[in-house]
Amino acid sequence: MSSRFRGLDAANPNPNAESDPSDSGVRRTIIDLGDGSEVLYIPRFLPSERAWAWFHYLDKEIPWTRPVIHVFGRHCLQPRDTCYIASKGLTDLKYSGYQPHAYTWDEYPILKEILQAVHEAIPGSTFNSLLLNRYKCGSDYVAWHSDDEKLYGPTPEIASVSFGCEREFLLKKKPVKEEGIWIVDQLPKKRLKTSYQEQQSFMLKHGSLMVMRGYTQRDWNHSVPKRAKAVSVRINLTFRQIV
Ligand SMILES: O=C(O)CCC(=O)C(=O)O
Ligand SMILES: [Mn+2]
Repeated sequence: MSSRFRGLDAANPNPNAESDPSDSGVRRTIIDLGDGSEVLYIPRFLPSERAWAWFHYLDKEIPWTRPVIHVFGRHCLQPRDTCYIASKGLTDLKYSGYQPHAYTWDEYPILKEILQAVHEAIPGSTFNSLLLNRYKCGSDYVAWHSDDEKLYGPTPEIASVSFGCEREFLLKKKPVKEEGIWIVDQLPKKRLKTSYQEQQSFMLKHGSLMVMRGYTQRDWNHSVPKRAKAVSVRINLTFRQIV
């Protein structure tokens, strides 16, 4: 695959995507990223009104914090609010020198309802932990990273539910080393203005579900970049399975 796509949605289908409405009639699109990496996107996973009710609950009731993290040798404020939920007895999550307190599912029963909706949409998948992010405005973001921590195993599945302000979600292929040389691009350089790496872009809609599977965490980085036009709050829930 050697292409770069923008704003995947029904009006702008990705040529690498297979689209098939599920039994429930809700459209789902599978994007084959190649080499065992895959993204599933369900734009209308939740009815809009229910998603707004859950957005308001989460915005108000979740004990959001904005922790100090340690990246590239510097301490800085994480550029978004966060909260963490995990079943009891699991390995602690730690990222960028920060170990979030694990709240329990029982403390936030609505999160169990959302988890159940996710489990119903993707039968056979199970999740036992949840990282919540709140982006207050367009200058809140998440930098390029992958969720490839050992505690998620070699092929983590991550289910991401979005509420509120629509934001762009980018995926970029990690550079690979071949015979001691870093290969960052298989594309002719003249064709691309800004980046030589394979990139995918999604507009994650209010009430949508996006699932990253297979080797996506091993082979791709993802980010939610700053966007001046994003003027309202977005809440994102990423469900994960600690093995
Ligand atoms: O907000 C998003 O859509 C992604 C969040 C994310 O990548 C993370 O929490 O690891
Ligand atoms: Mn992530």
